[in-house]
Amino acid sequence: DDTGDGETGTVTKTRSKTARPPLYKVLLLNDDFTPMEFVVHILERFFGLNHAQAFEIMLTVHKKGLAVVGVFSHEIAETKVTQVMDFARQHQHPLQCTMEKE
Ligand code: TYC
Repeated sequence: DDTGDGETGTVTKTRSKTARPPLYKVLLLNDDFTPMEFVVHILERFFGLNHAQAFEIMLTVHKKGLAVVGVFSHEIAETKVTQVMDFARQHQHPLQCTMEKE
């Protein structure tokens, strides 16, 4: 299944398996200053969680230091991180949000 283009000698390998795009975990980090209600609001607003789910994840971050709040394509994960960081900065909270390849 190696094909030449009959022109430039370029050889292209065809693949039988479909590659899935890599996924990225969006992580929320604990700090001592950001109010709990503000974190809950962020989780509801930007991650579509209901109040109970948002409160639960906020408490996990508070107790364990960090938690995965969602898994997304690179572009969507980057957008979420930017939205959270911008909103936290606007409200002068030191909340940190980051992403890592799954
Ligand atoms: N630790 C913060 C407090 O006690 C609450 C908090 C939770 C902050 C989650 C950040 O990502 C966070 N007010």
